[in-house]
Amino acid sequence: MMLKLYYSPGACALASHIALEEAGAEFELEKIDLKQGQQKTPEYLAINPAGVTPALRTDEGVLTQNLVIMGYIAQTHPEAKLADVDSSFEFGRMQAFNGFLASSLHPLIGRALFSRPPLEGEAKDAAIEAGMMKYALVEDSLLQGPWAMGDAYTVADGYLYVFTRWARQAGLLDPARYPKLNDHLDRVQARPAVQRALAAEGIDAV
Ligand SMILES: N[C@@H](CCC(=O)N[C@@H](CS)C(=O)NCC(=O)O)C(=O)O
Repeated sequence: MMLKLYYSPGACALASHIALEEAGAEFELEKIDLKQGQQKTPEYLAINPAGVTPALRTDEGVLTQNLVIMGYIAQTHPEAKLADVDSSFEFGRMQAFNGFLASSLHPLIGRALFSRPPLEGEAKDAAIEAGMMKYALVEDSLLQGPWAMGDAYTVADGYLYVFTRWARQAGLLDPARYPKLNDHLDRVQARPAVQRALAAEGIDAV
C-alpha cells in the first residue's frame, strides 16, 4: 500500500506526518504551500474539497482530518503500538483528546496566530487569551503524563506537539505556567521519528 500525505511545513499536518514516521510506514510527501494558496487550486480541491491540509491518499481513497488519519495509521500499523487499538474504549479516550485539540484548541490558537490579515492589538490579545485557556486545560487536566494518555506514547502526543511547538515559537509557553506542556514538548521533540519529520518538512526544532 502506498500512502501519500499532502502537507504544509509546520502546519497541523505535521501530526499526521509524525504518525507516519512513528509507524515506520512507507509514504510519499507532497507539499501544499498554504501561503501561495495551493490548497485552493482545482487540483487540490479535487483531493480535499475543504481546501485544507492534511489529506492522506490511500489505495482505497482519500482521508482527511488529522485525528482520522492518525487513527487510521495506528489501526493499520498495530505493531507500532501508536494507540490501544485492541480496546475500543481506550481508542475512544484517545480520540476524545484528539477531538478536543481539533475542535477546541486548534481553531482558537490558529485564529490568534495565523489570521489573514493578522490580528493586532486588543483583538490579538483577546484571541491569544482564549487560545491559552485551552492549553491551560490540557496542562491542568487532560495531559496524563508523561505522555498525553499516560504511560504509553500514542499519536495524540505528536498532535499535541504541533500546538505546543506553535505556542513556544510565539513565546506563549511560559515554563512557570505550563511545566507539563514544556516537558512534553521536549520529550516528543527528542524522538527520532519526530526529528525525521521536522527535517523532511525543512523546519526547526523549537
Ligand atoms: N481539523 C482539521 C484542520 C485542518 C486545517 O485547518 N488545516 C490548516 C493548516 S493547520 C490549513 O490547511 N489551512 C489552510 C486554509 O485555511 O486556507 C484537521 O485536523 O485536519
